[in-house]
Amino acid sequence: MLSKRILTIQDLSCVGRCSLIVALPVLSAYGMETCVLPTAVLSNHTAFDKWSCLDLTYEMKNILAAWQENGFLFDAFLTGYLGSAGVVDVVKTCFSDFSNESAEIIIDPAFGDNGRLYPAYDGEYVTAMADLIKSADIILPNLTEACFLAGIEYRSDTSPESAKEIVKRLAEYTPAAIVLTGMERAGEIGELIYSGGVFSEVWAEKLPRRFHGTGDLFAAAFAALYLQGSGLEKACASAGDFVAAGINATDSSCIYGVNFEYVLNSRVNGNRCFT
Ligand code: PXL
Repeated sequence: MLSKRILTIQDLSCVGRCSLIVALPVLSAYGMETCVLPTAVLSNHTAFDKWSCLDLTYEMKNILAAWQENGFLFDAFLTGYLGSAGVVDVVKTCFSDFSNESAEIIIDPAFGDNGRLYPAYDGEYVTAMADLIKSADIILPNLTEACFLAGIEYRSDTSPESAKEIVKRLAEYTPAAIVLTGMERAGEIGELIYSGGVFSEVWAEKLPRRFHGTGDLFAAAFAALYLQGSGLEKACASAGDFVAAGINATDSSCIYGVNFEYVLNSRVNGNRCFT
């Protein structure tokens, strides 16, 4: 059976479930041939007090040169935390040189939350990302990222209705379908989807606990589901359900991320793999 070959481009944070630690197993478990292009190696993600970071921009270029000689092409791309504006430029080249005909590009801007940029980022990174999303088919910003990309001031009390104005403004900068993630309304969490000039919404019960890395988990499950034929709404609903199942299975503190391994073993693989 032919499976789609996806390249996911994000950092490898060695502790704390996020980025490649999450994307690789989730995409694989959903049946995708998953290739990785690590953008940086971190001791752990940057919500912990201390971290080390090795930027891989230089090695990424070597990897792409070898891939070019081997003639590799990809059916889809999923990008997440990239680490620096320099990496964003390399990713842009990667899209143009390694896309199969009709390759789908899914970009999670992954540079901030709660109105603030992650510690490694500044305005230069946002500008580079604003340029990168012009190449995307689908982008998955949260409200913080949408505001930064559209040049609008972030307000934590933005309602889904007023978020539509932000999304429309963002759509002036990219032809991509926009999936605004992590929106909230009374007791619910969901996505606001803008595609072909039309809005739709997906809502589910909001769980009381918040965890690090849920955006990355959502993006990986969403990408797999969408690329395998679910529409935007169905892919959002199933990916949200996947994240919620992980949260419900998690005992450890929020900074270590969601117990998605439980969900992979019990649901995606139907618990058949080790029996
Ligand atoms: O989950 C996003 C993410 C990915 N990678 C690193 C991060 C973060 C968010 O803080 O620090 C290194």
